[in-house]
Amino acid sequence: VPGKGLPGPVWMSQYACQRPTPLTHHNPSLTEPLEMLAEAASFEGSEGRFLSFRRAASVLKALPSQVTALSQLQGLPYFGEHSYRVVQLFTGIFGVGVTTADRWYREGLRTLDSLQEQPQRLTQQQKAGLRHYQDLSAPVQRSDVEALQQVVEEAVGCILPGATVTLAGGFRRGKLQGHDMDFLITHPQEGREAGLLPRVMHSLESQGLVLYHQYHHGHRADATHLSCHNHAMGGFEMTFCIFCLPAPPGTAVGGTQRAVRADLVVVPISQFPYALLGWTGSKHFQRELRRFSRKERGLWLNSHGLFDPQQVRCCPLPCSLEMSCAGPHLPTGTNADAP
Ligand code: DCP
Ligand code: MG
Repeated sequence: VPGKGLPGPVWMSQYACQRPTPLTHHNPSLTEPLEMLAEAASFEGSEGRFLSFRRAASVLKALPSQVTALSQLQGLPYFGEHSYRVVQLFTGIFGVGVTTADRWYREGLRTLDSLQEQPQRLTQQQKAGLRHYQDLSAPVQRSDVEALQQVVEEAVGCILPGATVTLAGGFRRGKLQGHDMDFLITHPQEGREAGLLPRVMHSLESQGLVLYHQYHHGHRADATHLSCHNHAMGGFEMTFCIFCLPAPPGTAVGGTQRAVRADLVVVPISQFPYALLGWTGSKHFQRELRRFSRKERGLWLNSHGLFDPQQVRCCPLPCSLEMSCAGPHLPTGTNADAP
């Protein structure tokens, strides 16, 4: 409330050693929670956040009166921009995670324009993400899901009759909106799905539906590697895509098409139940389910199967997958053994 009679903003040095910090001051109701947040951040090992909270608290101690309006904080050191907002802006770009967003922030980048001016910093994926930033920040709707499922089903059905397209992700959990769509593609005969994805993408591209896609080879369905690796996405063949779809009714602003994110994942039928479970999420539910399996049942669950560590020996993964390998084990059993 920019109120009358409130003390206006004051100038203050950014260095605590250049200003008084009285033991008894006017803002304990603000400094105490800030110091608690600082302490919590330091427990988590976030030195940057610890310092930000600590410095903000210290600034408030130096104020000549109680803060009752946000306007009084204007211009004070450590009360302006917080890295959170910028990191949130940057992680909104397809292909940008917290680590990259935080590095860009520390390197002084603050806006999408500043990124656009430095294309050499960006991967192809991030360039596509930035190009379609606005469209991709609007939620995907059910009508998008239906439209895309239909065209993907048509392409898949033409190339490999009998192959199926199954919706997973948040929409399968009943969400009405999402950040993307997740589709699993399989065929009732094991092995027939091999080589399908590039042909499907080619067909969708020739229809002008693909704005960007990044293909990931699967990791040969060698059960040796499947039980150990815990990579969220699994070792499936997949593409991370941006499709061009007709804008849902009532949302088109100056155009009738817009960009939407979708992941297409190809799964051998023997692993399909586990893939569908894993890709349906939520992330938290899957994490808990895997923890429960491990701790309470002594079994390892991932998107490829449910494994008994007693029956497996381990070998190092051949790939650059991020993984957490729980011990020296390598599967000898098959998924069919799983309950
Ligand atoms: N998944 C996972 N761990 C990850 C990424 C994905 O377990 N690191 C699984 C659970 C997710 C599903 O894949 O629910 C799909 O991932 P999304 O990121 O698309 O998440 P949702 O579909 O649940 O939500 P939304 O797309 O609306 O953000
Ligand atoms: Mg999703």
